[in-house]
Amino acid sequence: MKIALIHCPLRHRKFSENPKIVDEKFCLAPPLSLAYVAAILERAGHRVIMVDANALGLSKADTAGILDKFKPDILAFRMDAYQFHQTLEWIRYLKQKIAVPVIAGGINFLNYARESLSYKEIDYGIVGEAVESLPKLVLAIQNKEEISGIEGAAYRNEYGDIVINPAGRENIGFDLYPFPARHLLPNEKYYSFVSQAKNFTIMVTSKGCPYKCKFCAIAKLPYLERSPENVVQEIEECYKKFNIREIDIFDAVFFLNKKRVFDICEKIIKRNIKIKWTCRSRVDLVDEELLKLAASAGCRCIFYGIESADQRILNAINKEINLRQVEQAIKLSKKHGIQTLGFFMLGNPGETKDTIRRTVSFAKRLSLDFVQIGRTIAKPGSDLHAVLQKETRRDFWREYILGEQKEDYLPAPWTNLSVKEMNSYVKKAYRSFYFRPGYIAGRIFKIKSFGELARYLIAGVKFIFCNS
Ligand code: B12
Ligand code: SF4
Repeated sequence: MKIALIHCPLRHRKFSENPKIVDEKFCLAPPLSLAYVAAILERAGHRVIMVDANALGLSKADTAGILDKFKPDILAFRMDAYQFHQTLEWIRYLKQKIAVPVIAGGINFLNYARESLSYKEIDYGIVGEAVESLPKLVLAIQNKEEISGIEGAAYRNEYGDIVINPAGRENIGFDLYPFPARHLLPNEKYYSFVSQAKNFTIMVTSKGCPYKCKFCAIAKLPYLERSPENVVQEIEECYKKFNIREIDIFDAVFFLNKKRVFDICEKIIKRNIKIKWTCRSRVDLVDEELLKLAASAGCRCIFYGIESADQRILNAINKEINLRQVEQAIKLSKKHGIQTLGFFMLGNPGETKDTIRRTVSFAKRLSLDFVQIGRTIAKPGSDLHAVLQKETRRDFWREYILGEQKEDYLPAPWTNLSVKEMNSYVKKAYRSFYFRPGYIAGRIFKIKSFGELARYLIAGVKFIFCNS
């Protein structure tokens, strides 16, 4: 069958944790989940195209033009709660032009499969992993066969009732997934705010996280990891086939299994793959030996989840770290020439003007290279969302998906600060960190390319003039 996967433009949403400029400028990343889905379909023998309308700046009409030439039998879309209505708009438009079945999948189908399928434009959904279930679903559509036995398939039966089959195995073995279909993507387009080399891509070497931070949607997802050999083979493929020179490893906690990370780093060094990479870590997972080896294997920046400088807040969100560990991780990273980015969140349970002030001063004192500062929100699937549901007796995300609730800021009843105040503190915090003369002077010396300089200048100017 001929299948077209479409990545719709991502837009800032009012309920997002980030200011508009961060959502729209921090990163232009490849649609990794869809690239996995494309590879799964190709492996099953189908002809696939991916249209990254987000990266290519394509309109709905441009995309329809591409589809008109390809003449797909099926259209497929990834959906999440944030971008749900935007994606739905695209589905409506494209389905009018190319009247073929639509399959949707992704995290929204784990949380809100029934609500998503309540829209007639979406014919089928996949709940959970697509590796085993999607090829079976496509085959059943092709041969007009029964879907009721396919694990993880969501559909409408002959009476028009929505049926959600129980999801299949969560742990199929991450090594058994094909590598993302990067040959179908415009790899030269991607970048992140801190990236220095082209081509740039993102990858995942593990999924989920065993920790239980209350604000986090990943905390509920099982931890699955790939073997070092499998990971390094993908890195090598990126390097040789797609001229990729920088990779952002998007794992929630890349350094969780030290033995695995040691093996990955040693293989990168042994095979002489000259690639730069960045990753995310908890501050309590790094030590001298690990950072030294990571730096020699090309690690150039680590994004640490710090969240707050107030220990009571860290305890309230179940972060299980302390400020001494934060200081130590940043110091050790710097010692080994690795840059650092700190993730912070304002508006956590118990947040006050004073805790915000202390968090911002702490961030500046740490001499981090970058910060990303967000407003704490009740992400779908997180413990904080359960708290919000209990306090308000409403599920805002469900209502939003059903079209009963308009796009708006989510309430945050765990702090006395209003959303308006929070937004203003987030902006002030960014300004106070990035617009320090000492910081700007230090940064200029670390810039490696004109592209990087241009990105910082544009972000700075937009930040000054953008109000949302
Ligand atoms: C890489 C990544 C990104 C990348 C790429 C987007 C993507 N997912 O491809 C970028 C940077 C663009 C991104 C952006 C955002 N992301 Co993101 N992202 C991730 C991350 C770290 C990994 C996703 C991944 O590739 N996993 C590996 C593959 C193999 O697994 P998978 O994605 O689950 O895909 C499997 C199944 O879900 C299914 N499937 C997935 N898509 C589809 C599509 C079809 C058609 C079918 C049939 C099946 C299917 O099949 C796949 C293979 O089995 C996840 C965290 C996580 N652990 O999942 C967060 C995550 C999904 N992102 C999240 C969020 C919030 C966002 C943003 C909204 C952030 C923001 N404020 O703007 C944006 C919007 C994204 C969008 N609309 O595409 C949240 C979602 C929370 C929620 N409950 O909704 C997560 C869970 C992280 C978190 N912080 O909590 N993201
Ligand atoms: S915030 Fe990080 S450590 Fe905590 S549950 Fe989420 S991914 Fe895991």
